[in-house]
Amino acid sequence: MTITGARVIVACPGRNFVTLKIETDQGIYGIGDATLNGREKAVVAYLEEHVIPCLLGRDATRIEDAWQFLYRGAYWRRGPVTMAAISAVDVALWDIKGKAAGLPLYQLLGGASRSGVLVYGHASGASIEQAVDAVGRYVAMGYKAVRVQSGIPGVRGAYGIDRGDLSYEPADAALPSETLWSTPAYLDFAPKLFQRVREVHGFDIELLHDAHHRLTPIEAARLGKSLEPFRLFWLEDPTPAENQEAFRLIRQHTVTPLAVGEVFNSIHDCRELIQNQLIDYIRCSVVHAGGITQLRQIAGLAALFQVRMGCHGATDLSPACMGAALHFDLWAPNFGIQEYMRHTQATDELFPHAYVFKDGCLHPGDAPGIGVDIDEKLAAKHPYQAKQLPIARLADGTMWNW
Ligand code: CS2
Ligand code: MG
Repeated sequence: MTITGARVIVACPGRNFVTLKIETDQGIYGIGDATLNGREKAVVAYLEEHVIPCLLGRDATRIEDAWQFLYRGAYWRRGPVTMAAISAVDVALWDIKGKAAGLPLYQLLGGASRSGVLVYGHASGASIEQAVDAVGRYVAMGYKAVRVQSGIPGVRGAYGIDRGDLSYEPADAALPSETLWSTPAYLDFAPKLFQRVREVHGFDIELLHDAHHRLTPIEAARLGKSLEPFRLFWLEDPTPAENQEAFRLIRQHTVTPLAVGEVFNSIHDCRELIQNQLIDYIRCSVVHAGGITQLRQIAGLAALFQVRMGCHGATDLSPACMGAALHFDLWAPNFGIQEYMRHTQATDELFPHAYVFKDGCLHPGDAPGIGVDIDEKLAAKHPYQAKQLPIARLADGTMWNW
């Protein structure tokens, strides 16, 4: 089966998505997500200028060889742009292989290890009471796990607060909007939030929280310790993970489980944290960590050290990424949980998909391949719009981690 065509589709049904579509001489095509939030066009150029010319005429069945060709062959390894492009090719080829075999992707990986994929939703509010109410709405929808974020008094634009609907889209303007950050205010506030959520909703629901890379190691240690009575499923990105040694310090002080990895793009980014058992969940995504081909190696490494998978699943990852992730999750022996921020209706219409939500779990469905398509006619009606992620500053103007 030969690759006869490949093209990049950029569409903005409220937020930008980059999709690679690969076609073959047998009439079978596959798609893969290549979205890199706020830097979409860099991946488009990488694919169009450097990758697609190498794909034409290749054997579409040789997924591993294509991965190695694009990774080793570029000479310049790793990086979010390169790896998002490789992932898009990888997933599109897995999609094609599944369609050619008449099998859903999870069957190609080794079959289902469980009956459904446990997901967590995003509850947030401008205040503690609003966040508590939002958790109630997720419980009512059947969620068994919920991430909770709340506005913090005196902190303008605290991370992770939605705009009153189910979706949260931080990339909101052509130039980065400015938010404010105060670690002391946050550290005092976070335990109060979780105390209230547990008072109202009890301990039958799993709770998660994202610190979004904003703390120093000792601050993260204090946060983890202060949240212990509320038994979090995980505390995510407590400190930036370029400095992986930092997690040793956090670990020495708290038994709150730690999750890291949504910005990682290589197994090498994960290696130290996993081998030293400094984290409990690795959060790499299909799109940013080199597709199914590398993600399953990461899962294999993590399994050796009892680290479980908790794939990133924000709405800036397209339904094509979600579909692939769900097949992966259904198979992965060391699956933990999958993030599931709901896409808007406009996005769901653009990407018809087989996956469904039921009783707190997502199910990838049994359509061959990844079970997600793209409506190209609809895509043409949603042209690209420049949108970047916000930045964060401290009160005195110092740049901080958003
Ligand atoms: C977040 C993301 O889902 C998460 O855990 O950290 O929403 C993140 O802010 C975005 O993916 C950035 O593009
Ligand atoms: Mg996160």
